[in-house]
Amino acid sequence: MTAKFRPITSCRTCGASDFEQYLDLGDMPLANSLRLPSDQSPEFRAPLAVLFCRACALSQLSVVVSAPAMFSNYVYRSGISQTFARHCATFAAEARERASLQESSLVVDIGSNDGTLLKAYREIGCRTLGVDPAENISAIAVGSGIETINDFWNLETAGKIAEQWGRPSLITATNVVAHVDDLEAFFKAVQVALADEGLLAIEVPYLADLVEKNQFDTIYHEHLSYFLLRPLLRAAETEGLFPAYVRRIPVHGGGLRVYFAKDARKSDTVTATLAFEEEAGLYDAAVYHRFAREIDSIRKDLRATLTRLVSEGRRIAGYGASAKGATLLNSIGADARLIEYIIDDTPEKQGKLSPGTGIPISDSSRLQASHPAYLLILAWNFVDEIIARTSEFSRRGGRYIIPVPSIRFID
Ligand code: DWN
Repeated sequence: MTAKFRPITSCRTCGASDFEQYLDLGDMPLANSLRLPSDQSPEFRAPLAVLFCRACALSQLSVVVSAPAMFSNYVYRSGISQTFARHCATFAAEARERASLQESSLVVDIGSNDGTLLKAYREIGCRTLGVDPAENISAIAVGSGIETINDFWNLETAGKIAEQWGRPSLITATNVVAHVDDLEAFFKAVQVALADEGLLAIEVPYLADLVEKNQFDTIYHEHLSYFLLRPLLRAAETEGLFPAYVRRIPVHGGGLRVYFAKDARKSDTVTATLAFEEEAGLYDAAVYHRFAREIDSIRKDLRATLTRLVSEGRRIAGYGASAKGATLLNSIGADARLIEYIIDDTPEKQGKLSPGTGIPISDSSRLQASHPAYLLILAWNFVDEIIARTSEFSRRGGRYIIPVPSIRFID
């Protein structure tokens, strides 16, 4: 599927054309477009720059890459991480109460990936249905008994569900809404499918965490929007979906979980979060320009440190061929001379090359055979899980490098 991109001309949530660019990472490859070593075709790149909408404070990429090119054949599997699977279980337990789910309640997950989240809802006795455009990953979900519609979320899919499965009591969308270009169509389709008393529960990366913890590597073409609660509510309320409850969540570096209902409700958690955003200056561009300056020095420090270690004869490998890892490595101009290889436990990623850097991705057996001095943790959001998996490396004296919020070492 050949990728294309188009520049945005108006804000995704308010329609204004009053942007201020605050971060430009240059032309970047697609973070999950892993290629085989034999693929000699030119690698697609597109500008990776972030704009601040002066009218509503939504941060968003300056270009939109065609969704089918990024999501129709996907290499990311939610279920690789036990940490994420545990997160899904706590989410399901909370949502069961909030949405008053019963044994027969239908839960639909948009962007259901390999079914990891829906398995948590099946565990608590709900009927489940996934919707995901990635044919290869949907097949994994279906193989584990999670019925999945292999398509994008749209009005047609929503209508089909309402007609053939009934209207769900809960619709979930974790790490999906930030990937959606047409938010109006997304929320309109939720309106069509969701039962009148039902809830939509979404999880999105939170821009407050991204800025506070220098998580610039979570900026890549799949993530079109970088949400604060205020612009997110603006998009949903326009389509008649109103916030019922919001909380911050720790997963993936920090995010927001927001429940929406079809009727307007007062919520102290919403009021408090909006007040926090105002007080933190998150509706002013200045905080993002400061963030961008901080990122420049982090990139320089990281490249200088890794280059020095290699010049001293120390070998460095990576762990977690993550999308964020692709942004990080490309933003410091890394290649296999700096990072020899990257370990990843995802079968679909092994034997391929990290986008833009050409660094080979291998299974964990290579780590046991090659004994690098350092492991750069590219999936720092799972650092505890990765350290637990690589205890032999650590026992042999290997050291870990964690790149953000600033470079640090763990023995
Ligand atoms: O929004 C998105 C997030 C949720 O997931 C997607 N657009 C893309 C993806 O981003 P990511 O690739 O940066 O996510 P992760 O979950 O931080 O990636 C972790 C990587 O590390 C995966 O490739 C799996 C790998 N891993 C591993 O090999 N062994 C992870 C763990 C915990 C492990 O034990």
